[in-house]
Amino acid sequence: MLRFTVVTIFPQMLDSALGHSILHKAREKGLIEIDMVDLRNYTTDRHRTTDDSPYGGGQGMVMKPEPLVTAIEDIRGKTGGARVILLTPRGRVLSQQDAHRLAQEKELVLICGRYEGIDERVGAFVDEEISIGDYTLSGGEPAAHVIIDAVSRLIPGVLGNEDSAADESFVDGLLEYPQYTRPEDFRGMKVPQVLISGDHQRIESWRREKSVEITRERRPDLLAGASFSTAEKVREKEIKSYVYVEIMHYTD
Ligand code: 9D3
Repeated sequence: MLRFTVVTIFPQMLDSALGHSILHKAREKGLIEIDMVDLRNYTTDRHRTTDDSPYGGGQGMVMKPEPLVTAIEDIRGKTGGARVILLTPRGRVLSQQDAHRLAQEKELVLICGRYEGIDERVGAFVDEEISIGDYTLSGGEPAAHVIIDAVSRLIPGVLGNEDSAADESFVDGLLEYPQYTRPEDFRGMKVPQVLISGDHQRIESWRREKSVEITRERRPDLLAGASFSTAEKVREKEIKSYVYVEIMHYTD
């Protein structure tokens, strides 16, 4: 059982988003628990203020430290050993490896920011800071949803099949191979013959080859960190020197 505690000024925003499909079932099965904590419950003024204008001037508002830190300390005191994560565009970008690491925890506290930023001093009260990518969101709530989803599906039983950890994409650092289902001929586009051959060894090596090819085309940066089988090691130098050149062109 992994418990997520989400601290936000919009608890209802995530409640509706988490009431669906896989995560809903995981909650029902008791494999995960998701608690919403309204940050305004930790304010002490009449207006339940969570933000204020920035020292030094500038646009927008900044989240005040007191409600956030009081919430963090209260939740830490109630749980014991919770890992507290601040969601911020300044954090390290979430990877599949992070998802695996976080799936080992018993209690994760996800702190969502709003406004233009969070008072810098809050950083001293959290265990780590995570971003979900280089684009601007309106707040941390969608990032909390992403983390809950990516982490939960690694917990045995959540996906239905027990080998969830052997996640298709990313597990060996490559993108997924092409998939097909019926019909065999869709508007003249045929399913590759090898997949209909019944030759499982050939199918396996075709898929692996396609994975490498597609990764090289679309995400050469991933290929640099991919793991290769013994047979592929023979070609590894060739693959990796290719990767280097591809990465140099990737940002164009
Ligand atoms: C003017 C500079 N902005 C930073 C790019 C200020 C700012 C905008 C939006 C600060 C925070 C936010 C709200 N975003 C998040 O809280 C957030 C986030 C994100 O925007 N992108 C990727 N991951 C995350 S995790 C939390």
